[in-house]
Amino acid sequence: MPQRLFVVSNRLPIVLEKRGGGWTLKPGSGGLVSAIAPVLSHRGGLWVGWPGLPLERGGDWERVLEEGYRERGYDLVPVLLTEQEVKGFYEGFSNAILWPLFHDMLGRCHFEPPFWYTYLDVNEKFAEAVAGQRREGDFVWVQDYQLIHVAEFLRRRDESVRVGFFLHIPFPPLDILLKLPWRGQILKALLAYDLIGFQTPRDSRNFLTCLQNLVPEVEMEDGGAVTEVRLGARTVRVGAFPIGIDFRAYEETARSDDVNRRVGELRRKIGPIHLILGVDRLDYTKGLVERLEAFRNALKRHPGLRERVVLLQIVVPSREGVAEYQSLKAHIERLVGEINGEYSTAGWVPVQYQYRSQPRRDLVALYRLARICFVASIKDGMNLVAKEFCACQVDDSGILVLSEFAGAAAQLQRGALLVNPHDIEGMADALKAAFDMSDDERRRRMAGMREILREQDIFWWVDYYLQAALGTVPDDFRVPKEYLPALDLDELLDTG
Ligand code: ADQ
Repeated sequence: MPQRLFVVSNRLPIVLEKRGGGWTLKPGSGGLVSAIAPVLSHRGGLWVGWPGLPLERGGDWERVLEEGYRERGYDLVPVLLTEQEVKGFYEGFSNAILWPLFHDMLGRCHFEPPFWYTYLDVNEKFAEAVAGQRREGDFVWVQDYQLIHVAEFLRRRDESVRVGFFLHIPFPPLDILLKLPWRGQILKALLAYDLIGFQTPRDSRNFLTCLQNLVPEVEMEDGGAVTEVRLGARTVRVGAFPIGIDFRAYEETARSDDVNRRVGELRRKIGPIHLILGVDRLDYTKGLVERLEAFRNALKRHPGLRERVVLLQIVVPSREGVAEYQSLKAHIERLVGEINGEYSTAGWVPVQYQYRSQPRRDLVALYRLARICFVASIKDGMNLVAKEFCACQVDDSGILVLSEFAGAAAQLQRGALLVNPHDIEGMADALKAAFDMSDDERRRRMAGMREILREQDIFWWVDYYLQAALGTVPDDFRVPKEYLPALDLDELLDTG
């Protein structure tokens, strides 16, 4: 095991805010933070990242950061960025090129050359911050698409650095990657890592296929869970490690007196109505519009659902400065208004919409209360909401309606009702099927999913990743089978 673990991510796991004359610290939101914070608290180490706003060295914020986090068992190393760097690196190359491209949304990419140069400069800055603190034996674990080049810059300083990478978002297939003007540089930068972890076998296969086709000299040895890639003097290991959640913490909160009380109050309020829950960051990859359209279609084609279900869609503000996100918000709000205008009756409003972050306890109470959790991502690395919902279903009674294109579909394919987010009627029918599902079937499906998620939790994920990075993957590591829909052979062969 390493002496210390360095986690390097775009954002530090906190939000710093100026209030009155001083600073306040809050935990950050988003999947990456929810996933990794408990692990560093357990193991001890350093978290290197951007504090999220323009700051100067020597301010009071430094003391607040240091003191606020000391008791959590790990140190924070802030990387300061100028406004111009945030624009080019974060809003530009990361979120207007890599994010849409890796989610198969080529039309949303803005391939502006200056973004690329700022991306490189900022990646070098992160590498410098790591190099300034690193001691021999430390393991550096770089997170996600914003920081692909960190290992390359680290190796220029010290070839012997031990450094791994985990991609939280999907890796695109060859035909999509080819569109990227900097495809060669991105592949080369990835080859500077010792271990590259992906969320699913499909992402890992996409990466290996890109390499095989674009770099024919590469040699590959399939070692089961991890494939060894050799190119010249470098050996890189590649594998799929589906990220988990802190299952027990969610389960415990879901059973707490506080949450029980809250669930009781909410149940009395909604009476016999079944709650369909959506919880997402505001993002075009999450299928928010498609989900609302599917719900509208379900009310239209299955009138039995009217006055029996309510869709509660909670949206967490995200990337608020970006025009595309503002117009997505307006689109969602218009759709909510239309559906409610069309179907509301005295005493029943079909869609409830909240645009804000929720305290953990309230979110857990809603996960527990919901009869159906509806995840309709167009494409999603994993989707932690689906897993959190299952962890909070301590009575085994809820149903997960899950997009085939969320990474979570690989692990949860036997328990969830899988849907294609482009198929509005198919999703509407899945909501109806979920509504009609027998108690026995609901319990059986949920119990199966909970068993998998309890075992393959966040600590399992980190353990396997680090074991793979520093030695070999244990024999009992099982990569989930990729999800592919089974098409009906009779229908395919039917010529009539
Ligand atoms: P995200 O795109 O942020 O993560 P997701 O995995 O769904 O997506 O995580 C969202 C997180 O935000 C969850 O932990 C959820 O509890 C929290 N959250 C959502 N709505 C909230 C609200 N209203 N209030 C408070 N918290 C809220 C990226 C990738 C994913 C991948 C994760 C982890 O895009 O595909 O699963 O990283 O690898």
